[in-house]
Amino acid sequence: MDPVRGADGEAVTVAGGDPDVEIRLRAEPAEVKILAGQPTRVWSYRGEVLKGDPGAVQHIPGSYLGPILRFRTGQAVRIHFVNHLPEPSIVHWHGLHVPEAADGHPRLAIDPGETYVYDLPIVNRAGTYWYHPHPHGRTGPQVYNGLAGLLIVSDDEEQSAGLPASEYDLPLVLQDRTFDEHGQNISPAITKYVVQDGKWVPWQDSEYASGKRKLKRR
Ligand SMILES: [Cu+2]
Repeated sequence: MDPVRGADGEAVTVAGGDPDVEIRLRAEPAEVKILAGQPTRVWSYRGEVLKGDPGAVQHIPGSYLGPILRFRTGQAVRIHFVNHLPEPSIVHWHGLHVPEAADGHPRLAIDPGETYVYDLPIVNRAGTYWYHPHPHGRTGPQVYNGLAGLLIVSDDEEQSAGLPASEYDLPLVLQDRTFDEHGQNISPAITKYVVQDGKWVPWQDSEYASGKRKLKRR
């Protein structure tokens, strides 16, 4: 693989080499407590650091959102993505300049039970980026099911700027959600399908369209 060059022309290489940070990121079904009553069935990213800075994976207790991934410009990062979903998936690192093989193109989607290894040379400047699934035709439903997470890059320029840090630097993710009366996610606007009793049903065939069930807005 050709090294990816940062804005300053400095090469950051990882493929075949020794990464500074190594992470395992799983996508899997889970349940979270969002509303009173039944927990909501979601799909969620869960991560762990295999090598390097333990702060590279920051869990968000009680959330379905994936962990916040924290990297520094110039780091060589390797991520083992493991698909524990019941359908193909792949991860795209939104906003990062990466080699084509690490970009999460839909044609690279892996089947359930498979692992995709990303070599990410972090060449971006400091900023808030995010990661999300990117399989063909299923990106929207997978994101709506809960698969998304922040990816925050810091660098020397940011750290010398004297910005508020740690507990004064709070990343916020705003999402618009609709739930059925059992506290389950439904997404008519995005997918034209709804989850009814745990199954995807075309909106026009659903009991929501016929008025038998009511949508709750939160
Ligand atoms: Cu994107």
